[in-house]
Amino acid sequence: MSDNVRLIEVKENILDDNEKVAAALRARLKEEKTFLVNLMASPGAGKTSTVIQTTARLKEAFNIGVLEADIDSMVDAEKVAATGITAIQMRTGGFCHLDASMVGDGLDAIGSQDFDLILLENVGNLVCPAEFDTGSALNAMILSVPEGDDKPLKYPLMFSVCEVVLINKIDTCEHFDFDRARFEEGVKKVNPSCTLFDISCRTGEGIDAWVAWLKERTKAHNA
Ligand SMILES: Nc1nc2c(ncn2[C@@H]2O[C@H](COP(=O)(O)OP(=O)(O)O)[C@@H](O)[C@H]2O)c(=O)[nH]1
Ligand SMILES: [Mg+2]
Repeated sequence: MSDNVRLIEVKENILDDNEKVAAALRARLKEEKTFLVNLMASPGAGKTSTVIQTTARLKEAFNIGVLEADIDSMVDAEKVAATGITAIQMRTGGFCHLDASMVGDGLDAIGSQDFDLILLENVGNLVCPAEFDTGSALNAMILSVPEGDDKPLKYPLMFSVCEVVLINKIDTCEHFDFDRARFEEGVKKVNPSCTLFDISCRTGEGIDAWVAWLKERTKAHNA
């Protein structure tokens, strides 16, 4: 285990109303001028890669922290910490999602008041994470080209709770029958105001546009 990454165990709060805990967290983060982004996606879609690409481009502009959630293991937090970014691994011990009180534990552990921007990598899954408000100011998701263009039809709740969708692995388009127009149509059907960015964490294509958008959102939240 790496000694520069802290591991915390997080447990679901079954006593308090999650919506209330989430609203209180959002108010606290607004006060602290900390913009919390909840990043959701399937396993392997490119969450950790996107965190690394994003923090590399924004670390001069903001103090950035990363909360990595997983059922087990420290690998993601270790990868992020190796780039010089402060990261905490939150182990859910079997839970397939994060609730607001788990996120609150992560924010306390990292010291959220010290950061302008915190990226939260949620547990890899297109179902459960969409059902829980984490207290973040922005829900974002990543859909990678190999997963297919039909996912908004199969997981409408996930697409409806996210303000922004990153289409990752666009470098692989020639190998898959991903229909970009059909995908966007599916997203807009459940979420007409959703913003989409096409990115590749492999080639770096499209990352700057997403990062510029995130930078403006962070500044607006923390103003
Ligand atoms: N070709 C290609 N591979 C990618 C891209 N982004 C991530 N990957 C690869 O996809 C795998 C899963 O990425 P990771 O960031 O760990 O996904 P996570 O499980 O969602 O955090 C790794 O082997 C990455 O190198 C991309 O844009 N293009
Ligand atoms: Mg990951």
